[in-house]
Amino acid sequence: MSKIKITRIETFIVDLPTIRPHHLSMAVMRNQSMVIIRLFSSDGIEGIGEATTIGGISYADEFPEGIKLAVDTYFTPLLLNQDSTNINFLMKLLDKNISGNNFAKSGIETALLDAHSKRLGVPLHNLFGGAISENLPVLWTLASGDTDKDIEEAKKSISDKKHQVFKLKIGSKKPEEDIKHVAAIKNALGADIKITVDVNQAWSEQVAKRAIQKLQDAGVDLIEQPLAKHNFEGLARLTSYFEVPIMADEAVATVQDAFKLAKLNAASVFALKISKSGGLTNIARQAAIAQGAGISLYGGTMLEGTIGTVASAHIFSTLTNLDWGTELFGPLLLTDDIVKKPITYQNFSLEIPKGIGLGVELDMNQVEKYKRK
Ligand code: MUC
Ligand code: MG
Repeated sequence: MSKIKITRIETFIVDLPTIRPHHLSMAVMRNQSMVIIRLFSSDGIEGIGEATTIGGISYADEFPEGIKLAVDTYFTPLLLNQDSTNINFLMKLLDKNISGNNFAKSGIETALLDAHSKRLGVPLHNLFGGAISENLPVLWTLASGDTDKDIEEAKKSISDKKHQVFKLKIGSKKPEEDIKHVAAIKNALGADIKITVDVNQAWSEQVAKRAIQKLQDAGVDLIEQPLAKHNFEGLARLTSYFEVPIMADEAVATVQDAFKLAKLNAASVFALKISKSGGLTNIARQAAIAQGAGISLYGGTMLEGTIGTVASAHIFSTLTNLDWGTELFGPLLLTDDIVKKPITYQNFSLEIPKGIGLGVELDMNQVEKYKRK
């Protein structure tokens, strides 16, 4: 049988406004820029993927313009004319020839997996053994920059049955101010509403020790990435010192990071993201390490649009130890979408699309509207 070849790869950047400014420790987002990848093969099947980061170049090493350039200049020549159906071979080829660039690799792997599952006539999660659940719980991040607005946003979200767990972005202000903000929200929402705080690496170990004690006393349920991502030992000390669980986010990018953190007992929870890990297959590998080490999982987001969010949902739906649910709310932070049928969010959850492949299709009129010229 002649092989099914990759014939063309198209990339473009889409800029979508956010519904309100989103305040993180390193940036304030007013729009989201996504690199969309269309991968065409000789059997006529098209796969789509997304490579997205946060705040231009402020969150990660990769950035939208660079991701597009890397895919066009370096990824595409390696992939053209290769067998579109052998995804393990193609990802190994990319890893051998291209250092890092995991966000771009994730976008390409998503497009290959979308195409191949369409070819086989199955939903994408079937390539990983099938979904354990058709719905995934989704929290919401309160990050308007204003305590009262955050409380209002959370209360509306609970009464609309959209979200009942909230993550607060802290670390850009003085720790005392952040603690006051968090305690006010926890107090207003009540003990039954779970609260996570994401410090996005902003604290030193000394500051973290004092602040986490107070956050624990205020009833916070989970502390995300308080220290710089390289400080695995510090994270291990905090994990053994505090009762409140510590979650690694930026620290646990690759499969190798997961192994090192597990060996050090450096976190109780891993926040997994397809972008950091370089794709969906690496999420399955990180999850296996976590399962072996007794570490719980959380389905993270790089605030992707619908394509990246759905790709994440497919792989997260296959994980056995997704104890902390997900934060796959990216599309809800955006004012509009570029797919024909948006994801359904209801009953505090996201529904995994039922069609073949990712189960979502680009709306080319919407793409034209938001595509960067
Ligand atoms: C992060 O660091 O977790 C996820 C949700 C959100 O609001 O920001 C991101 C990034
Ligand atoms: Mg985080």
